[in-house]
Parts: sequence; C-alpha cells; structure tokens
Amino acid sequence: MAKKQVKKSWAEPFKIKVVEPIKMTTKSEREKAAKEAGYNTFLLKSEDVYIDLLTDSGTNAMSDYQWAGMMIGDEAYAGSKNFYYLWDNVKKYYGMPYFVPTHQGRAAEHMVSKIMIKPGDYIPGNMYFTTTRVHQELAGATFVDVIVDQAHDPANTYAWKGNIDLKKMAKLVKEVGAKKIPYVSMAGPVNMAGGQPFSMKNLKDVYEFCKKHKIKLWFDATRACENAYFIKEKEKGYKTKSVEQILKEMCSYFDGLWVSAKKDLLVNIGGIIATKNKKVYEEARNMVVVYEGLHTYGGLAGRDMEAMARGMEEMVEYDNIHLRVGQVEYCGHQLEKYGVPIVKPIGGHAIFLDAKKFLSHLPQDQFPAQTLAAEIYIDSGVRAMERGIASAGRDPETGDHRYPKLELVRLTFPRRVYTQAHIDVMVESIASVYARRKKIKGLKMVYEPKYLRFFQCKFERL
Ligand code: PLI
Repeated sequence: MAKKQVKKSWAEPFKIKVVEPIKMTTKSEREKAAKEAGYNTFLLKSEDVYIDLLTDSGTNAMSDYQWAGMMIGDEAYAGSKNFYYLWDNVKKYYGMPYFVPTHQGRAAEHMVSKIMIKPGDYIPGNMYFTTTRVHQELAGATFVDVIVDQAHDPANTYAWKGNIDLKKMAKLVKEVGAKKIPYVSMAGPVNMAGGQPFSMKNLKDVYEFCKKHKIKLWFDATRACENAYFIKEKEKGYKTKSVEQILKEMCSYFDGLWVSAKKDLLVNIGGIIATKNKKVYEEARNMVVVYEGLHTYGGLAGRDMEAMARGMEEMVEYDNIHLRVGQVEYCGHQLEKYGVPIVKPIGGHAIFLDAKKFLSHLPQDQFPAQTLAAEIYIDSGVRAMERGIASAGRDPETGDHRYPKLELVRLTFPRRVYTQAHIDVMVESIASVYARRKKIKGLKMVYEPKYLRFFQCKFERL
C-alpha cells in the first residue's frame, strides 16, 4: 500500500533571477585576513568572506518589483513623487500621519533623541541597542533597562522575552519622577536579547501605564513585522489576523516611531521617523534639513524611497517573514543537534550563540564572543558579529567596561539571500569549532575608539 504523503517541508516563496558569485578562501588566507582585521569581523574585507552573517542590515536582496521601482526614481531636489508614495505607505502600514525620511536608522534616533530629551532625563527601554542608547546619552539622558529579567538569561524559554517589566517602570517613576521621563523606548523584537518579541498584551499594559503617568511611548519599529509575526503565531486571539493588521494595531499604541529601513523594508539603505504628534513632526522636519537633506528626501535618492515604499508592501507578506524566521529556526535546530549552546527561544532575525557557555574557560574580559566570531571566520569564512562586552562599551560614569550578562555571537540572516545549503555549511563549521573549543585562547583589546567601539576596535591573540 502506498505510504500516506506527509506535507511538512516548505521553501522560498520566490525563484532566483540574479546571482552574485562569492569567493572561496583558504584557511591560511583567512588567518591572515583575521589578524589584519584585529580579530574584529567588522574590519574584514567583504570579498574575504564566504557566508556573510554579520548583519541583516542593508544586506537584503530586493525583488524585481523593487528594482523596477528604482528605474522610476524622481531625483528632483524637492517634492519627489517617490517621497509622496512612500509617505502614503507610511500612513497605510504604520498608521502614523506624519513622516520624515532619513538616510538610515541612527539618523532618525539622533533626531528623535534631540527633540524629545532634555539633559538629566531618563529613558527606560526594553534592553539597550548600541546606536539607540548612544544617541539618548549624547542628548543628555541616562538609559535604564526595564526589560523582563528572563531576557538576560539565554536558557530561559519564556515566549515574550522582549516584554517590559512594569514593576521596573513603576520603580523608576517613583525614584526619578515621571517628569524626568520624556518617553519609553520600546523595540520589538529586541535585537540584543536574541531577537525576542514583546506581546500585544504587554504593549497594551505599557501603553496604559504611560497614559496614566503622561509619558510618551516611542517604538523602534526596525523589525516590527517580525514581532507582529510572533504575535500571530504565539499570542491568543491573533491567529486569524494578518501581519499587516497586527503591525497597525501595534503602532496604534505608540506616539511615534523610528525605523532602520535596512531591515524589514527589504532595502539596502533608508530610515524613517513617523509620528502622530504634529509639533514633534515639525521639529523633525526642520532638523532633517540641517543633518540629512530636504524633508522630501532626507539623505536618500528618489529611487531609494521608491524601493522602500515597495519594500513596505512586501514586508508584511506572511510568506516572506515565514521564510525568514523559518531559516533562523532551521539553523538553530541543526546547531542544537550538535549540542551548541544558543539563546532560546529562537528569535526572529538571528541565531545567537551563547559564547559564555561555548568558551566557558574564558573570562569575560578576554572577549569570549569576539574570540568565537573570529574563530568561526577562520574556520570557514562565515562572518558573525560579537554582541557582548565589546558591544556594551564603557560606563560613561566609571569608565570601566560594562559587563553584560549576555555574551553572544550573532549569526544574522540577510533577507532572501542564502539557501538551506549555506546554512548546512555554516552549521558544520560551528560544530567543528565547538568540538575543539577547549583549545581556543582569548583576546586582548589593543585599540579602542570613543563611540560605538565594537565597530572599529582591534584585538590581539593572548
Ligand atoms: O543601522 P541603522 O543606523 O540603519 O539602524 C540602527 C538600528 C536601530 N535599531 C535597531 C533595533 C537596530 O537593529 C539598528 C541597527 N542594527 C544593526 C546595524 C544590526 O546589525 O543589528
């Protein structure tokens, strides 16, 4: 009798039309490249990389629909038609009436921080993000982490590790007073926690709390569609709602948002400030002229804005996000088969290796995550990113390293770029590094820039 067919496999919701060849290197070439880069994967030349999982930021493959849009870029200095189309889509997908384009996310963070923060203020947020916090600090604020405790434990499998702990919020309000808190900075999913989402229930509670205390609520909506996807998959009452509907509901609780378009929007450059507040909008529209360019292009070409507008239409498509999160899950499950320690639950945009466990013989000031990222590159040409003590930087008050609980290596998945076969190669490389982990020695930092040091610092082997 014929076996009953089991349909459980799924595949990319597209076929490949253009390919970019990648260079294969030898181990000794990679040893040399790593040494020259000071064992910092940010300082490697991209042509020396085989599978590039440094980031999902601006590394996406655009669709033929987006490329076609690039051809109708209206490159007028003022009033480009692509700007107005993009604005229409900002209203449609994020539900915010006012919009200013920026060249990328941190430009938006810079302006939002400058507009909203007075020196001496406090900004609570669900874990820090590097560029977000630096702009809040440069504007004179102190960042306060109010994420739930579970987020700091890589092995804790709580589904909503991106949630804000309202007890921590209440404590902060009691200590410093609501007047010193211009806004809550909420991201979803939380990048540094492992791509962990917040629940709609938590967002509603935070919204009520902010309303009660007259504190504004701002959203880092950089990967908001992934958060919406997790809500659809995991939260009661959302199964039949579309990602688009969930995104719109999420945004409805915020006063404003910023986006690095280089992620969800499936483009290579771009950023967004969008808000319900006319006064904030007018300030941003004025400020963008100083830092980025006229408010109808914000440092972007007309064709970039067209690609963003079209990317927005694709970012809410269920199949696109399912592919993305599905690839990350597949990678995580394969790594688990080899016993490699990863952050759980598996998040939206990346697999995070728990470097503290992986290289448990290295103390944190020997940079276990930095060491591991360098070892993986040397093994196979796979480029990952440190997300630990180097990324955390120094405490502005004491000047000492910050020692984050999470010491992670991030394997980040560019959208629509790599196949399952690439993932298999990458998994085998990490498994082989894991098998010889006890022999790996740590690093010492020999060069350190003042701001966002992880991008440019250099190391030597101990
Ligand atoms: O890289 P930008 O300036 O377009 O965006 C800054 C930024 C803001 N928020 C969040 C959550 C980010 O993830 C983010 C940038 N992330 C990078 C570059 C990353 O590799 O994760």
